[in-house]
Amino acid sequence: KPSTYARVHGEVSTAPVVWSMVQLSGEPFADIIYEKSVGEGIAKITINRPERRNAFRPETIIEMQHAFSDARDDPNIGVIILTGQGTQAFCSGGDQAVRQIGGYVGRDKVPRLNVLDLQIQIRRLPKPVIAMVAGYAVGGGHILHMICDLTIAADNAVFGQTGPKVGSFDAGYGCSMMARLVGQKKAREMWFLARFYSAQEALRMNLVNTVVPLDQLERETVKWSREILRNSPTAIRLLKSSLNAIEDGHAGLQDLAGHATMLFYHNDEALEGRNAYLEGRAPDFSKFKRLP
Ligand code: S0N
Repeated sequence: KPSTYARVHGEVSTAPVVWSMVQLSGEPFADIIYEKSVGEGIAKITINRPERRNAFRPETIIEMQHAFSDARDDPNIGVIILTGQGTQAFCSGGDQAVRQIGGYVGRDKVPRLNVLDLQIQIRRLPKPVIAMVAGYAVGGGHILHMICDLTIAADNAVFGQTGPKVGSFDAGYGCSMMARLVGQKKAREMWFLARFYSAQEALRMNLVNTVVPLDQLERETVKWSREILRNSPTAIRLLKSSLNAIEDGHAGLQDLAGHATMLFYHNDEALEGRNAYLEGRAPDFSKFKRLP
């Protein structure tokens, strides 16, 4: 007889997802593919520049910001997968062909480092973001996977920083996040030597959550997504924010506090204050218990 736990929670489905392409208002996406699963709460954002090993240019980042913003606002979406097109690269970082004095230059000729804004957007997004990594996750692409909440790596994945080889560095999350994940000595090794590491090495270094055969990558990532989707979205929202708050100082507390306010706004005590104001009377908070 199956245990009660097994009966209640059962196996997570590994059936393939049916993806539906999403197009938002404005120009069609050129550098990414944005999809949502049919009948499930998974969104997938794919950097679609395989001929450049999925390097990002300013326009790529702007498109990713639109897609992440849509996934954040969509109440049916509970997990977002970030990946790269093809099997050769998750992302090879900033497109060095458009890097000029002052940053990466897009069609508007303005130099930008807008990947930094995207990093913060992923960090603060109140839903888990999973990096699904096949091939190279290097340079700014390595930092993007580190920012994600979880990383599922294919056995052909390769991780590393290249900045000191190409005259760049990310001294923000690129350093602080890495030191938290792999420790100070290893982080210094990764940055100073700019070596590449295999998926298995990355697993041993706590850089990724699991390594699977390349042909199982999406299946496993979807399985993890479905497992998350069975759990309480509010618990997960608060947990992500709280795990961030440990490290994010005022910004982390502000985010966590925002979730507390959101929860309070579901409460009769909060409504009593609003109702009293609108009815022109003194609020009566006496019925609300002062719990220990
Ligand atoms: C990924 C690598 C190791 C793959 O090697 P492989 O498989 O031998 O392929 P290649 O033949 O080298 O590449 C295939 C084609 O793709 C182009 N390409 C690859 N990566 C890039 C890239 N990043 N930019 C532009 N083009 C790229 C190749 O040129 C080739 O094209 P064709 O076929 O036309 O010859 C290997 O490709 C590699 O090492 N790539 C470069 C990795 C790299 O150095 N990335 C940049 C690192 N820096 C950042 O990402 C900075 C991030 C950032 O924005 C930032 C953030 C905070 C603060 C500062 C910065 C900052 O930029 O300064």
